[in-house]
Amino acid sequence: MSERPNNLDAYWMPFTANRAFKAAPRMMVAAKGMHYTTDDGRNILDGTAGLWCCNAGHARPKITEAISRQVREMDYAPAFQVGHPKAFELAARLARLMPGTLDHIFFTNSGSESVETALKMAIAYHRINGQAERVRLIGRERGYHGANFGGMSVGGMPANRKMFGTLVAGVDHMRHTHGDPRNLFCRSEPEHGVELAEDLERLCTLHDPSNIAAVIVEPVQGSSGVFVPPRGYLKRLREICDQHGILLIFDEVITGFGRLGAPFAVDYFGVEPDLVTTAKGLTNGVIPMGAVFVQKKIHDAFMKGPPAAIELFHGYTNSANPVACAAALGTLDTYEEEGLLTRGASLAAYWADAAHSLRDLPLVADIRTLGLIAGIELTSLDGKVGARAFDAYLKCFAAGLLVRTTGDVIALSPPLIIEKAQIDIIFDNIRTVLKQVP
Ligand code: PXG
Repeated sequence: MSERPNNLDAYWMPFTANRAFKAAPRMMVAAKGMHYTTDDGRNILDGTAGLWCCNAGHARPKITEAISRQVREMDYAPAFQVGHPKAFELAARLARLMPGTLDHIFFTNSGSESVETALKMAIAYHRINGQAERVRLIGRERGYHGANFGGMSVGGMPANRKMFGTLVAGVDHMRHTHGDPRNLFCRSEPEHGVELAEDLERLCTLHDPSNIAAVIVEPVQGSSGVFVPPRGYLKRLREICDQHGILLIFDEVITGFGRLGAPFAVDYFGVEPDLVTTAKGLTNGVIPMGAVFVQKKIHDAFMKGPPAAIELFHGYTNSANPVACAAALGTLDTYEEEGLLTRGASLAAYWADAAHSLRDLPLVADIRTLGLIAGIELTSLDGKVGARAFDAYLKCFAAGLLVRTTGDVIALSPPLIIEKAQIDIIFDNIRTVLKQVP
């Protein structure tokens, strides 16, 4: 087992209270199946699939073998003006996996880059279609679309935005869909709130639809606290976008690859957007990689100029990196062989029962579930939003369970290989902890 390094200073950790962490570090040194091992030799049950990404669990042989084979065979190939077979194979497989005609794939290295790519494609698409004035982008309050400037701008989490100036110009936000007390303790889609989709009409009236390029939403909002869309909401957004010639982007960085019990939210909700952004579960989190799924009509619109011309001036040194492609192919093999992309559907009722069994606890203000996601919202301590949930996080970790918190919401998203007995362990642990936090 590796030693804890003596000096923790140099590494500036992302989205972390660095000084608090370094005063009392939590170090993972190994992972297998549903568990991590810490440097003091404890087993930690993974209640979050890493960061919503290790959907097949840890140290899966098909993935590790595919990666090591590929590193030996060819470690890197230039991404521009040169190809390699696995990039084409992976794109074709992903296109088959996604329903409808979202059948062209652009590779990136993260969810944030997938979002930037989709936003750029949307604006460029309208321009080549003779509608260069369509440049405005619409996001949603409480949305999370990554940490780069485009994604941060269409995102709607105040803490992620407030330190970074004026952000990208020309962005506006729809209202979020959370807060109707009739929707509390909802299993699957809330019954109330479909009319909130009409907020897009308000923005169309304000800006005029002829100026709007795209609307981006997470089908289920993850990072900001697990908010499931009201029944019919996404379908209505699609209708409004169609009516006004606006592109609809689903950010499936969290919902993609089986999280909802269907391969994608596109399948689950039966709504087909124009672009879909993914990352995380694409490679089981093992190697950084993202993918943007593009409707055929959008792709084809770019292919009309002279054949020798570069159609889209966009891409990354590691777009379709061969090792990442191998990891993704090994991941898709694992998902397919074990039926993981739909396994969540058979566990969703058990999962929801277990989560909602915490409802009687006095600190629990709301519980929201869908597929293999749960958000357990706690009442906040006076003037200290987030403190109670983080205390629960630390106590869970000490008790051998990894959870995530955002504000005072405990968010759960286990690997899709989870067994019922492990679901019981997760919620038994949380019950015990929630009786201990002040
Ligand atoms: N879009 C969505 C919907 C996401 O959830 C990103 C884009 C950005 O992906 P990258 O790969 O650039 O991080 C995300 C990322 C959490 C948590 O605990 C969620 C994310 C990342 C880290 C933590 O909720 N989502």
